[in-house]
Parts: sequence; C-alpha cells; structure tokens
Amino acid sequence: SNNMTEEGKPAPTNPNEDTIFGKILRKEIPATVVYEDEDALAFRDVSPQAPTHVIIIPKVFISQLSKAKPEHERVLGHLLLVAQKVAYNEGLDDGFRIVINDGPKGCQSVYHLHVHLIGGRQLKWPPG
Ligand code: D5M
Repeated sequence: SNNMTEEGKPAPTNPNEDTIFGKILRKEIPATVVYEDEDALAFRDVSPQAPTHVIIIPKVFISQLSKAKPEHERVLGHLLLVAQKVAYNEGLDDGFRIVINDGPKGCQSVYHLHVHLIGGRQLKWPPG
C-alpha cells in the first residue's frame, strides 16, 4: 500500500516528537528495557534481526542523525557508550554491529534517532 516503503516497512510519520519511541519513553506503551539512565533508554527490538537486537535512543528528541546539531555531540557519544555497555551485558564479546538508519534511503522507519545494537550471530557484510 502507499503507507509502506519499498522495504515493506511503515512509512515515516511527521518529523515531530510523537513517535512510537516517544510513547515508550513516556511509558505509554511497554518495552523490554535493558538499560536506562538520565539521557538514554535501551530496549529490545520487537522485530529482532539477531539473537541480540537492542534499540538505544536519546531521551532528548532528535528525529534523525542528519538533523542532529553540534549541541547533541555529548548525547550522540553517550549513545555509543551505552551500546558498548549493553553489548558487554549481552555477552557479545566476539563482536557486534551498530547501525543508524537515516531517512527513506537509509530505511529509517521511526523518526526518533536510534542506534541498533545487533549481535549474537555471525553477521554478513555488506548489508542490503
Ligand atoms: O528501525 C526501527 C526499529 O524499531 C525496527 O527494527 C523495529 C523497531 N520497533 C518498532 N516499533 C517498536 C516497538 N514498539 N518496540 C520495540 N521496537 C520497535 P529503523 O532504523 O527506523 O528502521
């Protein structure tokens, strides 16, 4: 349908703060949270692409990486250190992958910036 992207994912909604991840942050819908601090939340992806598939989001609203500003430098770095912590907690000692999808051609479907942490199996390269 015209509400789906070529990849069969839901089409992006308006670039405002009212995304599914905003609802998770506000505890309006449930998620399996694996890590939380003042600036970030990490929870399991509902459609896991590997044994470990965790989504890490900033609590501050940034719609996508291409819209991030210099003032977001600290929180952007923080997301990677949270990914490192979660990877350790998940036992991904032989490696893992971090992905940030941006925009339609990057297959972004939720317009609240997020880092995918994927691991627990041998990954392939290049991605699709
Ligand atoms: O990735 C968006 C990801 O978010 C995708 O892998 C599915 C996941 N997702 C969507 N809704 C939920 C909920 N409610 N809980 C957990 N995970 C969710 P993108 O990079 O935008 O394609």
